[in-house]
Amino acid sequence: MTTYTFDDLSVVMGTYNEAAAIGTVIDDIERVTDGRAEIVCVDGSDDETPDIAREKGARVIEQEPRGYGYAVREAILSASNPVIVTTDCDDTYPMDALPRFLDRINEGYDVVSGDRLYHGADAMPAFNRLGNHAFAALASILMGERVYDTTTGMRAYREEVVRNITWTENTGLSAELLIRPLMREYRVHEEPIRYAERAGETKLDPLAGGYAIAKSIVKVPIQEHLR
Ligand SMILES: Nc1nc2c(ncn2[C@@H]2O[C@H](COP(=O)(O)OP(=O)(O)OP(=O)(O)O)[C@@H](O)[C@H]2O)c(=O)[nH]1
Ligand SMILES: [Mg+2]
Repeated sequence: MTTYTFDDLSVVMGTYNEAAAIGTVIDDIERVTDGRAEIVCVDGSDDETPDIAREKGARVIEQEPRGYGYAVREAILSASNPVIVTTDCDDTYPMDALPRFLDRINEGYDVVSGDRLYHGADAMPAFNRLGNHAFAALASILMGERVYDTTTGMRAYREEVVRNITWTENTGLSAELLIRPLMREYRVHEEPIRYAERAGETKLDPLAGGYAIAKSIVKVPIQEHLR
């Protein structure tokens, strides 16, 4: 089996007015991967986010802001390397965990999913934390397999997982990116990660967003059972 290095890594993200965080996020990726990973930002900002990203060496793809999933789907499909890591551009996810994610891929996993709830996710607003526990419980029941964090933004994927599946969800894309591979017998591992308080403003309305995610978590497992 191929052993992947940081040269085989693409770190991709949607970015929407993240000027408060993007510099730190890109610097962290560069530091942890010795500047060897490709960085892709699908950007819908009207602030200086894309300028900072370009200046720091990221590839920036411009796209009208149409929601998380539109941006992240474009980002994962635009990656040039065989191991694709998604993150949010808000400094909540630990880029220091990138080597661990790569190790797990090299151990044979197809998807490595950052489980924020394992360590308690104290930095997450209580309403979101409760919702995320509920989403994971619901998804587990509908799939018949226990998962712990369905809505995490930080995962590593082997390229074939990303390319072999048709992605349909927008706000619910994060859940879809876990549920479809799991139900198609790809090897999925949930890796505990620390979660930090967000830099800058949230782009997600917790109520409307939560409703959209809940719909995806019901729809996607049913579609997969019927396939
Ligand atoms: N290009 C683009 N990026 C987006 C869009 N909506 C959200 N994003 C990005 O997607 C990532 C996730 O959005 P967040 O606001 O962090 O949503 P969240 O993680 O559910 O909520 P937080 O608790 O605020 O972190 C961030 O990097 C956003 O900048 C969009 O419409 N277009
Ligand atoms: Mg976020």
